[in-house]
Amino acid sequence: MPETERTFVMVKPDGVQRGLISEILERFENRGLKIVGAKFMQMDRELAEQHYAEHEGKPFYEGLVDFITSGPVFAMVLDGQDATRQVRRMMGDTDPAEAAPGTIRGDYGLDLGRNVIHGSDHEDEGANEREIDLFFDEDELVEWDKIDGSWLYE
Ligand code: IDP
Repeated sequence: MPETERTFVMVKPDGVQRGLISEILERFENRGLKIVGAKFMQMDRELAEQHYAEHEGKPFYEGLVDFITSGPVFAMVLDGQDATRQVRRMMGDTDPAEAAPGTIRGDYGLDLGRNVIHGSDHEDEGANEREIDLFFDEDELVEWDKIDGSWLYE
């Protein structure tokens, strides 16, 4: 079995309101990513400000915090080979208007401020584990062996 890594993924309030949780989760499951944590939750402002701290002061920051706290989100931890980068590839560009068809944002979004999904940035070293820590307690994550491992990985 190869080295795998965990990554943090979240269906944003627009994706939840539009009933896209199961379609999005299905894509990740079909790809072979293993779910090791999941929760349906309401983010408060404090969590939102921590999560988006790098954007504080930018013109879209207040709107982003308002939006991400405007309704429930579906937060997940997924595990797999190169998981962080592969999830980002499946999500597509930040702006759905530029995201390729076939990607989640390219298939389900039209507007930058309503881009359906968040995934840890693979170019930001350690962002995946930082975000997992922010949203999940260690005892909310499950260690388990998925039976198709030897059919997914050489
Ligand atoms: P990412 O979500 O693809 O990692 P980031 O640049 O980290 O993209 O931006 C975080 C989120 O902030 C985006 O997903 C998007 O919802 C929002 N955002 C980024 N830039 C803008 C903007 O110019 N206007 C409105 N919202 C923005």
